[in-house]
Amino acid sequence: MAIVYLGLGSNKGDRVGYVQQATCLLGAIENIKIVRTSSLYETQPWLEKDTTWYVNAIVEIKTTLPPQDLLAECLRIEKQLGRNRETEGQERTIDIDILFYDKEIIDEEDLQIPHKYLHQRAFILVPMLELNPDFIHPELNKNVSELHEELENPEMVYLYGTRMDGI
Ligand code: PH2
Ligand code: MG
Ligand code: MG
Repeated sequence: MAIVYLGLGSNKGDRVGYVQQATCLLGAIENIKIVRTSSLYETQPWLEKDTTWYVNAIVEIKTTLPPQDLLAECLRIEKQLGRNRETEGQERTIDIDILFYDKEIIDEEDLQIPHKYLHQRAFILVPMLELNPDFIHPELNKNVSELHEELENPEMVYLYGTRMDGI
């Protein structure tokens, strides 16, 4: 069984509800076992202007599905939760990204693992710190804590419910 970290994000509609529903739908798949989930975080959009803040979380799973089959399941759940890649622009009900798949390095047209930008994103590294700070990025050969310390100008990341500016 592979240990996999999935990044979940929503910035449209019932953001918390979509992250929770996606987690339930992932857990309902026969070949996927949810090991644990991070807290929910409310995060400033990274590299996007004038979009709604995201709710992000990471789910750690064990799975026998190979990476491409897991990707197909993630895309199926995105669709089931109303994601429409043609009309959405930067607003999405749910985005499910494969961040790490064991220590595998995959570079295919539709699938890059580890996720290409995760080492630049506080909205991924902060929940990863909670789940597994010692996990080593197989391409950069640094652990999650080190990558987090090296972030330059990180976007704002709050534990969900603690953001005080009223937006
Ligand atoms: N996803 C993106 C681009 N920017 N910013 C935050 N805070 N959270 C996300 O999930 C996110 C983003 C593309 O998938
Ligand atoms: Mg994404
Ligand atoms: Mg995605």
